[in-house]
Amino acid sequence: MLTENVTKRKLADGEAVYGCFFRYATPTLAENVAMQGWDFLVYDGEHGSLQPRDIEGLARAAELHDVTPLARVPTNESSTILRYLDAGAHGLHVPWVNSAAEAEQAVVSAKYGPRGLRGLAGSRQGGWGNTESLADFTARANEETLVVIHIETSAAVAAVGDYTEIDGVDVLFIGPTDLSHSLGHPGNIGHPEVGAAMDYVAEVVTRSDKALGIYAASPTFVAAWLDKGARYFTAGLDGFVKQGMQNYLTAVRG
Ligand code: 3PY
Ligand code: MG
Repeated sequence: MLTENVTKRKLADGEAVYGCFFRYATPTLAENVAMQGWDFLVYDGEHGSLQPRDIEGLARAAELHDVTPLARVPTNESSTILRYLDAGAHGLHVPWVNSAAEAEQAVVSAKYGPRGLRGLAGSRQGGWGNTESLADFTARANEETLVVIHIETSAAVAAVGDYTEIDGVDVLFIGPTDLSHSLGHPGNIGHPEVGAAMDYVAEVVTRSDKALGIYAASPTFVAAWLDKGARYFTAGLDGFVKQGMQNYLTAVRG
């Protein structure tokens, strides 16, 4: 059920928030990960295979530990966004948003009226109408739902100034991997052209009222981007698993 969005509140208070991508349809594992102190988890329906029905149990696992459950949706379509939110996500990562019109479309899909056109029915996210009226729920959902828009193509970089004008967008989030690919340097996020594009996004977003986000797998990358004004960071569970296991096996085998 939709509880107070602690990630959104911390961002409003000017704090930095830290989250973790998670792609496994296993609420017990999500519960263990949630207990490590993350502000939010991003359940991945884009590069992961998570479906709206998986979000039901995964959202409960995060809610148990006051961690904000978000979903990365596979596509920027109203019917898709509706199902991930109704199942229990408290907000969205919307990938591959390549124009201001597409960013507006994501907000309209995520918000009830009068701002948006999200379809209304009793849902798990709203407690099926058991605890509040649907009217109260729509107002609360519009306040609590976090909207994170990915900037991960050259077209998105060019349009980012327009994205900062859109009411209802909370975070403009740099996806370094897709951006490196879009700029012709697949996987090379250290390439100067990729760095320049990311720095341009940082300059534009930090002049606006939107939070700047970025995928940051290492603490040194986080530190560098805190200095550039980012306040919304994600890492990924798979990276931690790989690193922890390789460290262990290297140490024991020499
Ligand atoms: C990217 O780097 O492309 C991402 O989407 C990170 O989440
Ligand atoms: Mg991406």
